[in-house]
Amino acid sequence: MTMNDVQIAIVGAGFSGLGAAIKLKQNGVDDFVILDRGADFGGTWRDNTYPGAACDVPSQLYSYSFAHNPRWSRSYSHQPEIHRYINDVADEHGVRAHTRFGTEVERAEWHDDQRRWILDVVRDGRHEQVRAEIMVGAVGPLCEPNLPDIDGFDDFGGKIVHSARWDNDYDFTGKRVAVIGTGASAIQLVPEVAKAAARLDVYQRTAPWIVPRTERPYTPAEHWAFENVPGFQTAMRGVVYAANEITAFGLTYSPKSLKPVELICRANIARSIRDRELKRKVTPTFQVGCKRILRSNDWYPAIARSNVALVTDPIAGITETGIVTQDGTARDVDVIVVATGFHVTDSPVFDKIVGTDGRSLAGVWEEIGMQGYKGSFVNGFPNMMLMIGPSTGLGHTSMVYMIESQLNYLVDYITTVRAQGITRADVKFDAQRAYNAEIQHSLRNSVWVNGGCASWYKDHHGNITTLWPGFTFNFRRITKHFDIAAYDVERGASASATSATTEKRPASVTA
Ligand code: N01
Repeated sequence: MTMNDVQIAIVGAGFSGLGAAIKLKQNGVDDFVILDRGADFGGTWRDNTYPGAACDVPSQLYSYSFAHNPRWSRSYSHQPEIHRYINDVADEHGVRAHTRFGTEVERAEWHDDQRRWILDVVRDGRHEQVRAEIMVGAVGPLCEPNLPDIDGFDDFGGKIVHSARWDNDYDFTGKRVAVIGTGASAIQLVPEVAKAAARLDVYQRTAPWIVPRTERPYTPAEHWAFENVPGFQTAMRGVVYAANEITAFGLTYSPKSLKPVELICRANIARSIRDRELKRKVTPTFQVGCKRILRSNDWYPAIARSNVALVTDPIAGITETGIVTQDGTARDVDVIVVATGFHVTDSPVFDKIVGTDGRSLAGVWEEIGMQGYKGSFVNGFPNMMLMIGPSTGLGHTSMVYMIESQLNYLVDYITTVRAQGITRADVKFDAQRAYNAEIQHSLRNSVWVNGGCASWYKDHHGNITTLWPGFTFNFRRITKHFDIAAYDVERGASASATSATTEKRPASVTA
């Protein structure tokens, strides 16, 4: 078996893995490899190719601050354009040569005796190992599609497609289609599929709150300004950023102040739907913001179409020919579209990462909940930095902002360990625990805790462990420098810890 040695192994070539690679190069670190199971850069923006896939954050902000794109065609970009942007940025920064596509990481285990991560990878059917001093886990939280726990999927004789694994060769024209789910992905793909389908049944478990989408093409004058007026795009980013941060206040500290958003959503329903029964069905019963606030102009018109039915009776099961609801109605279809999201707090990826004492990330998080330190490090997993780790997700603005904050932390971490000859850095359990206690305290008045909804923002302990509470500039502030005092560090080849305050994780702890 081939063994490859590198200083840094980055797993994942999406926004965060690519960003990590670029920042390392810019800071004089060339000894790294990116491993990705796909065929090019883009991560979630490569994999989600369903019709209508687009970003619900304006592109000016949903892009790297160090790689402005004056050529965005519209205010909110669609998947092909974002995918192209990410690949262009990779080429402009010479990162492709560092990347091994078609490479699946099957397991990553920390070996304390070697002070190395050893990654078992499969590439073109061949098993190899990659040995790295530091591993950057950049697989993203939305990478493992979630199939709902509904009986009968195996019995269905037609086609099943998940929104994140779209089959672009399949022709929906004239087909009888069922879509399960009414989240961010479903509301984008349903209007497109409805245009082609003979009949479309949309199975809704929970109605989402939806604001209008203020999307428009950029004018030639704006394109000229993006290219030629210094600071114009930066200023636009600033305006979008500031406007979005206002929502952070309402979501985290004052859900009542989100009332105007609810009124906008209600007006959106009133304007789009005439049928009283349909209006009732699409009006959410939880507080706005408790689940992601969606943006669409064509969702309500789509479900009001004559060939579309919104089914709210719970699904009882799937048969050979279609879907049966609990009221006993059977609806036969040719294809079932599963738009039921991702394994976020229970990702199978967590089973594959093994830290000290042979414990997997899944095992540790099963016990203590999905927690880490500054969204980046997890006690018991030395020399591993996670991108978009616990408590970094957002419902109101661009994840690229959070990624770039973590990139600052990554660069300072790498610079520090290089300068100080550190061969092992493990975040202290007490630092991690205090950090998470603070996060949970900040969330106590939030709409995600009190808004009356069930959401994937919560882990199995019932804690919100996916979201960053409050303003994102606070995350930028706390990730500016690698705070070495929060870590147990060792230098050189010996196992002598320099920290006198090493604390072992107790057998059982809850956040
Ligand atoms: O997934 P979701 P998604 N029976 O988990 C329903 C990002 N994103 O792929 O609400 C019936 O949001 C579930 O119902 P309920 C964004 O971060 C971004 O749509 O749990 N229904 C829900 O309606 C987003 O948050 C963009 O009751 C079942 C749906 O499936 C994340 O991706 C675009 C069910 C799942 O919604 C995930 O979005 C698209 C069952 N057994 C996505 N199980 C941007 O524009 C689940 N559901 C940036």
